[in-house]
Amino acid sequence: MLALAAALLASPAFAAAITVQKPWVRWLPAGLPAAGYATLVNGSDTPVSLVGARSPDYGSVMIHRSLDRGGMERMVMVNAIPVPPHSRAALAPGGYHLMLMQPRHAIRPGMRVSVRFEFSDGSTIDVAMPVRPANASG
Ligand SMILES: [Cu+2]
Repeated sequence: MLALAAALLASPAFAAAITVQKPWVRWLPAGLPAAGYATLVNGSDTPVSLVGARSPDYGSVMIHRSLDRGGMERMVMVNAIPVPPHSRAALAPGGYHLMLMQPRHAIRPGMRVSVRFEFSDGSTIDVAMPVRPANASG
């Protein structure tokens, strides 16, 4: 009986490994790409990675990482953001972010955009991300 309960709790339908906390998007004017931020929390015993994201509000979403190269910040595309067991990974200014490009309609601060986070365990999480102005810090 206990073993059965443990098996049920361990199945994906009953326990999502990852939660997405404090999501937000930094809006930029003139149709420039926006950056999506959040904290990914892995409450499970196994490593999980963010491996993709898509949005009905943007034509293209990529995972980027900002790197400081001799005082010049540049961005590189990454395939995955690892989240170790019982740990968290931050998408935050100056580091990992979602690059939200080709908006499909006019997006302004105060709106919410919908983003589906896709994880290496096959799970997905749909997140309504509040859009904040260019000078927002969190
Ligand atoms: Cu970027």
